Amino acid sequence: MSTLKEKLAQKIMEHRPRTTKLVKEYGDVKVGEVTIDQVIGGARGVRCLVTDISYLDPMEGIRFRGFTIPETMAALPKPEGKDYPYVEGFWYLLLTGEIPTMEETLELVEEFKKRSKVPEYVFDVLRALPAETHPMVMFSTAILAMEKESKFAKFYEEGFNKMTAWETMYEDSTDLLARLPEIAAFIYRYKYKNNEIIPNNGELDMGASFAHMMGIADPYDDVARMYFILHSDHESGNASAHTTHLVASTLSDAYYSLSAGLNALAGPLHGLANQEVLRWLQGVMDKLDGQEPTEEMMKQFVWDTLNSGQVIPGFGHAVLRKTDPRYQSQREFCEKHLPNDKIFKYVDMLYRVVPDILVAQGKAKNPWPNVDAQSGVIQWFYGITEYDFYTVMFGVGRAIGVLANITWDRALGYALERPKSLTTKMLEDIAGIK
Ligand code: CMX
Repeated sequence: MSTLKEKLAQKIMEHRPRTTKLVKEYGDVKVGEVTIDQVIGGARGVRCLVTDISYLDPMEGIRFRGFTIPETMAALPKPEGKDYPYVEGFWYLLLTGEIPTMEETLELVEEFKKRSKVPEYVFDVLRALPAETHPMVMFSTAILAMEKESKFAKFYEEGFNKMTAWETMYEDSTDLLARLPEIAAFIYRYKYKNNEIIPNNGELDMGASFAHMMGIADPYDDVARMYFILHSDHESGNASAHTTHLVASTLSDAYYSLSAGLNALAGPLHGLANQEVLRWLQGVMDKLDGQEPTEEMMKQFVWDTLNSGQVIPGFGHAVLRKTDPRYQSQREFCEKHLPNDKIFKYVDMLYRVVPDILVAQGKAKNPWPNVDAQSGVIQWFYGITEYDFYTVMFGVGRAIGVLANITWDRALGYALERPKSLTTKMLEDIAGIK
C-alpha cells in the first residue's frame, strides 16, 4: 500500500466514529430551515451537504482543508526553482488534511507517472467525434469511455463491501487524475494543432507533463500547477461538485460520476464563464477595431450587455460576497508575469468598472469578480487563444476536488442523495395562498 493510501486508511478509521455518532446520537438535531425562496431558488444557502475537503466562507473565500490559498501555496512542497507546488502533493493534502513531506510528495509524483497511460481506445473514440464537437464534450466522453477500467465497478460486481469500498474509489480517482492531463492535452492538440500530438513521456510531474504535452514552454508548467490547484474545490454545493457527488451516491463509479460533474461545469453560469469572459472581451475589441477602450467606453459595453438581458461573465457568485481570492491569486500572477499585456489591462479595467455598474443595476447580490474573470487572460498570454478549451483545464483542476470528495463519500458511507420535492399547489398551501 502506498504511503498516501495508508495515511488515508488511518484518517478514515479515525473519522468514521464522528459521522456515526452524529447520525446515531444527534440525528434529529435541526441544522436550519428552508424557505419557499430557497425551494424555488436553486436551494441557495440550504445547509444540507457535508464535506471536510474545503470550506467556502462568503467573505474570506475558499480554504482547502483549513488552508487559505496563499497558505496552501506556501506550505506544499514545490519542484526546485518553481513558484507553485506539486499538484500531486495537493491531492495528498485534500485527501488527508495534512501537508505531505517532499519525500511523500515525490512518491506520489512517481505513482502518478505509473498510472498516467491513457488506453489507446480513448483516443480512437475522440477521433470518431465530429471536428466541431466542443472540447468539453470530448473531455467528458473520454472519461466515460474509460469506465471499463473502473476497479470500483469490478469490486461491486465481485461482491460489494461498504467498509472497504473507498479503496477502489481511491484507486479509480488516482488513475483518473493521473490520466486527465494527457486526455486534455490530446484534445487541444488534436482539435487546434493539426492533430500534432506530443506524447506523454512519463517523466514529469502533473503540471510539467501537461505543459509539455500542450507544447508550451516554462513557466507554463507553473501556470498549470497554479491553475489546477486554484480550480480544484469550492466545497460541495457548486454544480460540478454536487453533480459528481449525486451520481456517486448511487454507487456509480468515479468515471460515471466525474463525467457527469464535468457536464455541469460546462454550463455558462459555471465553468464555461471563463471562455465567455474572453469571448465577451474579443467582441469588445472587434467593435473597437484596434482602438484602446477608455473606461467610459468599457462602461458602455457593460451596460449594453446588461440591457440586452445577458450576464457579465466572470462577475457575481452564489456564495461569495467579495472578490474571489482565486481571482486575486491569478491577478498577482499576471502582475508578475504579464503586467503590460493588453487583455490583462482590459480585465483590470473591468475590475474597476463592473462592480459599480452591477450595484447600480441592483440585481446581483455579489458585484465582485470570480475565478473566471482572470483565468482566460493567463491562458491567452501563453498562446492558448482557443478559449473553447479553457473549461477543459478548469475540469482537470476540478477533478482533484470532486474525486477527493467522492473517495471520502465512500469511506463514510454517505447515503444515496434523494431530496423531497413538492408541487406548486403544496407550496401555495404552505404559504397560505387561497
Ligand atoms: N451579470 C449580470 N447579472 C447578474 C450577474 C452578472 N455577473 N450576477 C448575478 N446577476 C443577476 C442574476 O442573473 C439574477 O438576475 P435575475 O433576478 O433576473 O434572475 C440576480 O442578479 C440575482 O442573482 P444572484 O443571487 O446574485 O446570483 P446567483 O446565485 O443566482 O448566480 C452566478 C450566481 C455566478 C450564476 C451569477 O452571478 C452569474 O450569472 N455570473 C456570471 C456568470 C459567471 O461568472 N459564472 C461563473 C461563476 C463561478 C464558477 O462557477 O465558475
